[in-house]
Parts: sequence; C-alpha cells; structure tokens
Amino acid sequence: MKKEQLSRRNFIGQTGKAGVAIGLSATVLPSLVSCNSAHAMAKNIAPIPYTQQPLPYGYNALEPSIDAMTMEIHYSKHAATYAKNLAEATAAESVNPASTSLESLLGNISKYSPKMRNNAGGHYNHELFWKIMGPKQNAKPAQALMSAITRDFGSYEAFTTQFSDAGKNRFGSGWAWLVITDDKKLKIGSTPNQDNPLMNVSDLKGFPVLGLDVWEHAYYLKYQNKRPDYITNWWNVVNWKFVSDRFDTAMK
Ligand code: MN3
Repeated sequence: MKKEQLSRRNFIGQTGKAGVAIGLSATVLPSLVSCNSAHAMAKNIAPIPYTQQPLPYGYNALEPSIDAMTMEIHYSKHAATYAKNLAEATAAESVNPASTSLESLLGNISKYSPKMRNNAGGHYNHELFWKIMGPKQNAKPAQALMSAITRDFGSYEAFTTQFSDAGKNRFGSGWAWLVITDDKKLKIGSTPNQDNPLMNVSDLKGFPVLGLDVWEHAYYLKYQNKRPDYITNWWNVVNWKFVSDRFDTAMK
C-alpha cells in the first residue's frame, strides 16, 4: 500500500468513530462528491451532520403559527426516528459518515436501499427545516435573494403564491422547495415523501435554500385538514436571515 493510501486509511480509522461530518469530505475525498452544480454549491455550506442536532429554539418558540405540541412530536419523535433509522442504514450499508458527507450520499442515493433514501432524506430535510424557521420573524429576504426572487418570479408576492401552491398541490406527503438550479436561477417545485432536490433520483434538482414540510404530522394537531392555513401561517416564522445567508454562500 502506498504511503498516501495508508495515511488516508489511518485518518478514516481515527475519525470514523466520531460519527460526525466535519466538512472534510469535500477536501479530503473529492472523488466521492458529485460534480454537478448543486453539489458544488453544497460544498460552500457547512455540511449537515448525520446525527440529530439540538433544536435551535424551544418547542413553543414558533407559537402561534406552529404549536408547541406539534413541534415537540415532530422533532423528538418523527425527526428523531429518521436520524435513528439513518444510523442503522449507514451501518448496514457500510457508509462511513466521516468520509462521506450526507450531501454526497444524497447525490448517489440510487445506489442505496429505500430505507437509506427515506431516512437520509428525512433527516437532512428536517435538520434544514428547523434552521429555516425561527421565532419572531418579520423580515423579508435580504437584498441579493430578493433581487433574484424579483428577477425569476416577478415579485415577492408572486414568489410566495407560487411556493405556497407547490406545497398545497403536493398530493399526499412531501416537501415544497426553492432551489438554485445549475444555471444559478431560482426555481420552485416539490418532492414526494422525504425526497429532496440533492437526490440523483429527484425530478426537481438543485440546491435547496428554502423547504417546507407538508406532511400531515407537521400541522395536523392545529390545522387538521387545512394545509393551506398552515402554509399561510408558516410564512410568519421563516428565518429569512438564515435563508438569505444560505443563498449568498451557495452563490459564491
Ligand atoms: Mn416532518
């Protein structure tokens, strides 16, 4: 074995047990990262760890738009289960979180089991979703994102209408997304189940900057069958600082 390979193997052996993605995959193992633009954009952003991270606010922080009971069950039961099942799938299918970023796993998801697809997507989507929201939001997108929204959708109002419609019209369970496409334009779409636009199996492809969970578990306790009311109120808790920073970083 060459010295270079040996040191890489030792490195993975030493770091593998930590089970955390620490942003090294893009620089240490470039061959494992998909080469399309969405994944190139993802490399600029801090990777999402394979393990569930602390909720960045309290369960009641998004009241009244999203009630505390829904947040508690959503985070501590539904999302926690995706993280647990993802850990099982990575162990069973020999994915080393220290050497394969979650983002690059999603880019190659067709090579893995349905369990991996459902739970890698479910975990990634929820970790992003918690950050996309925050308490006491009344801001709008920052300048660069707002300019891109106006350019690609005509107006902020036209954008929110189109995005809300993507969530309302997703049949069954899934997500609405705002993505940056390979040609650096903004695009709205939706995905079924726990799929997302980083997946190589997704019809909608791009780098996700904004995502909305429209599974019934995200709103049923408060809104019952009224998904449109949930979506209307969800706009009140979008953390535009986070979303705008994510857009700016991805576009660099
Ligand atoms: Mn959910």
